[in-house]
Amino acid sequence: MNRARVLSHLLSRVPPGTPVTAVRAWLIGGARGKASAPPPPTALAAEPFLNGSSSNYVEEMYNAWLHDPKSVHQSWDTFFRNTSAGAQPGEAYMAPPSLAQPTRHHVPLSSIAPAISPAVGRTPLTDNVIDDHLAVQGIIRAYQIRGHSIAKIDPLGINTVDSSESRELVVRNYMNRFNESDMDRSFKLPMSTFVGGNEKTLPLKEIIKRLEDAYCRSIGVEFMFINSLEQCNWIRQKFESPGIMAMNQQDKRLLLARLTRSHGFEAFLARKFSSEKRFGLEGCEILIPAMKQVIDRSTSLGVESFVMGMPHRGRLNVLSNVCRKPLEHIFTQFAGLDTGDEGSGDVKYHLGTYQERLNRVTNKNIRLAIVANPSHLEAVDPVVQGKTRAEQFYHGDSEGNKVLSILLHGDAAFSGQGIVYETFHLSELPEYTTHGTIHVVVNNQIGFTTDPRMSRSSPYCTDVARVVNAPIFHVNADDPEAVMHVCNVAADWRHTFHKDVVIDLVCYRRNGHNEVDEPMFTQPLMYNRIRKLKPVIELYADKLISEGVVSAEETKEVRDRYEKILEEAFTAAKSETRVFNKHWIDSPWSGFFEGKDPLRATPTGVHEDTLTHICKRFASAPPNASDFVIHRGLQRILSSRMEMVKARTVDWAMGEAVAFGSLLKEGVHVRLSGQDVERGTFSHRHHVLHHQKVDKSQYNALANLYPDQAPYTVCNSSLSEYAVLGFELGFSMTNPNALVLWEAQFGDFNNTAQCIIDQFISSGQSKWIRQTGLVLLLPHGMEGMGPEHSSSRLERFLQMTSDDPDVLPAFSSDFAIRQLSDINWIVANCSTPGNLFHVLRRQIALPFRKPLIIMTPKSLLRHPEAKSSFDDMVEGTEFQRIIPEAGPAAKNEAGVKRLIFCSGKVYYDLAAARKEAGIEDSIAIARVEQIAPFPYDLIKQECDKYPDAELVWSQEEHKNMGAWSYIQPRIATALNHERHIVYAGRPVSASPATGNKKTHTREVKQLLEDALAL
Ligand SMILES: Cc1ncc(C[n+]2csc(CCOP(=O)(O)OP(=O)(O)O)c2C)c(N)n1
Ligand SMILES: [Mg+2]
Repeated sequence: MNRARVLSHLLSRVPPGTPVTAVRAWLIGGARGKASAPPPPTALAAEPFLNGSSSNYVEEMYNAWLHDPKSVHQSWDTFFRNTSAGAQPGEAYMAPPSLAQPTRHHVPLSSIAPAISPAVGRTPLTDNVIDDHLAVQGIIRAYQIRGHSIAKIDPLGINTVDSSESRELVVRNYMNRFNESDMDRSFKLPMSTFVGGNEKTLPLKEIIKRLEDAYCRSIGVEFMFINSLEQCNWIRQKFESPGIMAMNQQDKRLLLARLTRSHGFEAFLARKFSSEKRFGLEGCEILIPAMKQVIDRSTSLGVESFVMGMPHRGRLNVLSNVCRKPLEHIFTQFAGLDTGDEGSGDVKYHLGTYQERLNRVTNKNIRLAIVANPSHLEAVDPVVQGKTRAEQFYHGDSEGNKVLSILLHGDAAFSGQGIVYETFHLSELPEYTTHGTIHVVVNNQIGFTTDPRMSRSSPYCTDVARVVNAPIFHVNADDPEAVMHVCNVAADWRHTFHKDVVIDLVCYRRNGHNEVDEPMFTQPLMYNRIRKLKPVIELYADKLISEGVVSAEETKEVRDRYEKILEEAFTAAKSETRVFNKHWIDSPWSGFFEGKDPLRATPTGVHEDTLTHICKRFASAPPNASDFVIHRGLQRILSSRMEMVKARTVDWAMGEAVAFGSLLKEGVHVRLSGQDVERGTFSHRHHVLHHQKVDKSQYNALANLYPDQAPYTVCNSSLSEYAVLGFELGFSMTNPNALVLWEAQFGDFNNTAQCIIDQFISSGQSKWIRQTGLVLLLPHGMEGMGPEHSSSRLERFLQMTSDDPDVLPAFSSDFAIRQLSDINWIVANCSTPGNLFHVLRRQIALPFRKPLIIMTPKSLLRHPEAKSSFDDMVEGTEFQRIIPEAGPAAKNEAGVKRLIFCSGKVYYDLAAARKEAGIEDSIAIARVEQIAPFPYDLIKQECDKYPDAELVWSQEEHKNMGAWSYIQPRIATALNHERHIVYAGRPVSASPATGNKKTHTREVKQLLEDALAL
């Protein structure tokens, strides 16, 4: 109730004759409590308006009230009670409760009086008291929401300007109510704060001091945007509770020792390899103790395995001091030695590692992996998440209690790279979540040479994390104890809520971007300031010495001891003559390669009973669930599947399903992920049936084939290619006995994941000797759907293939598998479901793992001829790298005038046109099903069969696209340049396909004419 209403109430109650000015003066002038002793009950006369006739009137009332409180109006009752309780002059009056219904925002005093009266103690309940309390609540809330904006989180003092403007932003006008004398007044603390500890009330001065300590010192906490009261309260408690940041002496000493190593490592490298790039950590040495603290704390909470991704900055230090990678291995990377094993290798600050070691603090064994990455900042994020998820999956760690991912970021990359956002959006999806990632940003307030004001539009580099309601802890990296507190809270948060959290280490970069860069060119003022700063190790050592926690001698001893370790390792490294890529592998597959013939694959054909069983299940509704209502359209699809089983044939969807099902039967986990894969973009797959009457009631036939089968995962992904493909790659790195597939909605979209394709899939084995059997399913084909739904850019995959077009490999009995072993990836364009079945199964049958890129069809999904018999899949059958001509031309070898090679769907068009033209015996058509590695042996065989035939390559794609430029030199090599092949197809083009249907039809006609014209 506002003061005006009180005034009118009182005026209406004041007897006639009372001077109105006196009453108004009492109300307004006496609104502020004065710090004096409460008046005795008899001091009624001290009320300024109690004079003349009014005082007589009041006295009468008072006497009546003393006799019977109910005999006077409630307002006088309250007035006298408050006065008796010691209210100040002018504060005893309280308006009577209104008889009217309160408006929506109007809370009657009486309704909240019981809640606040104990807190104000003897203070009477006036609107002012309530307004003051509300203002205090506002202040508390303002600190919680905006305290971070005036926290002293920047060691350079560039951004955290503690100006009155920023301060005003925090407390806004709440403080305007109070003056100096109010600072000692006590206020009841609302439920929304923990600053009181066990105290229910605190003087305003103390409330503000504690809020300043919690929110405006070295830590800036951003969390009030989180849509969970429980989570907000949890965080408030972790930062507001009195004494919560206190650290014991033992922990302080450990922290100092860790900082000593972090600092010492960089200083040692700077001394020994002064002209080498190492992307040192100077200015953020706290990163090492921070990561160790996160690991210690998480280990004590049950985590056994840590999967980490990080950029260049401080990587060598992390490898050594966090993962305990042998120092000798790191030093030899500087020595310019030859490699002693396979692989082309990578620069030292991109390499991965895998270490198992004892965590000394918790005495538990832990596993630590840093995933190798390219220079492309943040690209490793989804890969780490996929690997983490897979580890959790295969360890049955369904809540992420045992495996934790930690992602490190630079400030510029974190805000600049879109993959960060895409990865955050995977964090809560059921089949992609890692149950919370701990993000650590090395926020040195610069990116290469660019200032934050030029590199991002958001206030903080961490704002992207807000989209998933992750709390963000900004912390001054020069306050090591504050950093440790934040690390503990982050680890506890992740353990409690299984959600992402961000630690923003606000620091600086003491040197240039790398050690040979001059930062003064571009940031002169910043670097003048940096030069005046003492390294954090000195600041912290001085602090602990002054606190008496350590002596100066002890700090020197710790330093010298580590220096000795470094020197010894340096000497040992000098005697090394080679570096080994295998020392840097991030995902060792212990046991997978052991005892295997490296050039022998197991057969891919399966028993007919298996085919029948899987296909029948795939064609059926859920068994024993007659009430499961299936969509009529799907019932038709199931019936037609059953018809195919009877006819012992499969279409595309069944060929794929039986490949998956037979692997599941053999204990191989299958995971298919991508946009809308459960149904299939082209509505052909339908792996998940939805009950038409019951929400979320689903049936997945392939997950229910056999009681002891491996799990089957099929999951619609977020609308991302970059992150999801990266994720699946990471997933595939954990367990070689799993078939992991990513399907693009249309193959065209694979280029938004180009970085994963180029930097990881195509080159990963060579750079990091890390294998993957990941399969990319890329719908591809010119079907008049326009420029953007036609081409998976087959030419790019082929161009990046590592087989030499000019070298004919020696033909031998193991030719095919040797080629597969040597190449970087396999590119296939199958024309039959039977061949798809085999090529998918071959991924697991191989004694090694290779990525497989498959151009998959669209119209062939329903093409009546694109079917395979069980005969093509039973035991004894295998993948056909090329499908030779088998029709009339094959029986007329000498009479064949033309041999057309092609790949994929165009075969059916060519075959139909040939039939229509009645030239089936004079033109042979051979399908190249595995384009890379190039089946030199079979191509040669096929050409030799038709010695007089003209050789033609026919493709749907434009001449500068598709397989032509890959095929042409290789056919020449296969035939020793004695025969030549000509091109029949669309001319060159800038766009992959026309957007005009008529042009498309004309082009197809022309293509067929060119290919078949004799
Ligand atoms: C995707 C990508 N673009 C550009 C670069 C080139 N580059 C290397 S480091 C760097 C600056 C990174 O700044 P920041 O993320 O703040 O990390 P810092 O080096 O400051 O630790 C840039 C632009 C890169 N590595 N990756
Ligand atoms: Mg930076």
